[in-house]
Amino acid sequence: MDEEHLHDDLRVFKDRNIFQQKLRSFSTVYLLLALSFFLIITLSAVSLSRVSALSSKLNAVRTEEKQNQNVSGRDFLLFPCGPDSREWEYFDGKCYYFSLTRMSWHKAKVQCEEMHSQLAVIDSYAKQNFVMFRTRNERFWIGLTDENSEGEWEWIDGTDYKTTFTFWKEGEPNNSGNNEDCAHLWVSGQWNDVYCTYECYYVCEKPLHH
Ligand code: MFU
Ligand code: CA
Repeated sequence: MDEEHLHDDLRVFKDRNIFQQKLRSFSTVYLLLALSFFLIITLSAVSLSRVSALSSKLNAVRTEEKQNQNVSGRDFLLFPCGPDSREWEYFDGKCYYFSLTRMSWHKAKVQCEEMHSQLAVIDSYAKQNFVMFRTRNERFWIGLTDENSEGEWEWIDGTDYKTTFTFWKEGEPNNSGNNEDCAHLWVSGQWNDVYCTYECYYVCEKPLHH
């Protein structure tokens, strides 16, 4: 082997070495780039999902606030059945409507239903008390009838009549004229059965939120 040849060999070896080094540093750069890209993607995905979760939470809180109080500046905490009207009055978790017009028991029942409510079911002295201090001595239909079977009184919401509060006037129900199947509040708020086509006021009740 002559010296010239050896020199050539050495140069080729050197070139190859440099090339390999360059390749290695390139791959490192690419790897780092890929890594940071991956990191950025992951981080943005995480932060995006956090932001969207937070914003939906904020929306929920805002709607709750709106429902709870201060709709159009009025106070739903003081007047839960509607601060903008005196038609519905609040008592013990429910809203009550005392009609200003008179009609038969069946028409009154329909009227209540059209207002997403039902004729009042008076199942406690507290409720009786609340209702009768508003009806005074006027006559108001309640959700009590025995028209299905004479003498078997039924509350329209299925409340068991036999085991629940009653407030009949003395001597009532008497099914006078064999034709009295609907109950109303009478003098002093006491109950009387009367013929169902009799025209009197009525009390409706509905849950606070329906
Ligand atoms: C009759 C009935 C009433 C009530 C009264 C004592 O009116 O129609 O429902 O029972 O007697 C005069
Ligand atoms: Ca009667």
